[in-house]
Amino acid sequence: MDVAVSVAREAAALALSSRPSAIRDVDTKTSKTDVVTAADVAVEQLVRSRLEELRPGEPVFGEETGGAMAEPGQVCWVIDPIDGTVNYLYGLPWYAVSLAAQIDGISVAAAVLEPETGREWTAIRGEGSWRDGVSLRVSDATRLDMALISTGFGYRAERRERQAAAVARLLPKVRDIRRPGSASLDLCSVAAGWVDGYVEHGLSRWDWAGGALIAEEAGAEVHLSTGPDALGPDLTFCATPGIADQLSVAIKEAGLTEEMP
Ligand code: LIP
Repeated sequence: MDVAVSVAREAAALALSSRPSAIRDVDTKTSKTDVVTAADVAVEQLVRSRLEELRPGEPVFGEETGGAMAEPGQVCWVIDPIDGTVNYLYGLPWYAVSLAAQIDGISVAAAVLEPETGREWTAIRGEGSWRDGVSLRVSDATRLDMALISTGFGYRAERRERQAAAVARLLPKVRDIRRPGSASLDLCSVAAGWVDGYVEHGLSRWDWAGGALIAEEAGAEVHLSTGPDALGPDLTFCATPGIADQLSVAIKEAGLTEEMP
């Protein structure tokens, strides 16, 4: 975790300082709204070079330049250089550098750092999770109809239409929905009790690798699309235990656990 924090701190500083120029150098990926700025690329390159110095030979898997996964039992670093890129592009301060160490696909240490606020979310498997060094605990919600749930959507219009229709069916069953725009911070928000649950269809490993561990170590029930207990293809599920069963039933009824194009 110490390596993750020190590298993520440098990355967060670069993301913040390079924003004025980076947002003038924007490309797109899977659709015209799936943007990648020069900062996304530069931050990932910085993380890769620092990890090569600090942890030579350990593979890095990143959003912008991919990479090989590790050998069995070997540490693999998973980086989302700027999670919440659209927020970053617009100047919305809800974005983060997410860096996690995984072994056999399971996160064992994590750092999710917010460049704009300086907030640092960290976790070590089996030891807990923290915001700026203070222990995190999920909310004590027990009723789904009084629960605040966050979610997100993909970048392709046909997939967004399906996702939005499913979320619209979920909305009457909960207190309210939030769509903040950064998966890693949405997962950290469950850990902090700022929301009671988070479900999103279509995330990548780098989106959840850090935040899922932080939430799990704060007492959340987490089901990942890569896990044996996945609730649906491509679905990331995270909730305080008091509403987890109710929410898992509701998202199935809403169609969020289905395969979507
Ligand atoms: C984003 C996620 C967010 C999701 C967006 C996007 P990015 O990651 O953090 O939860 O709804 O569609 O995938 O692209 O900013 O790294």
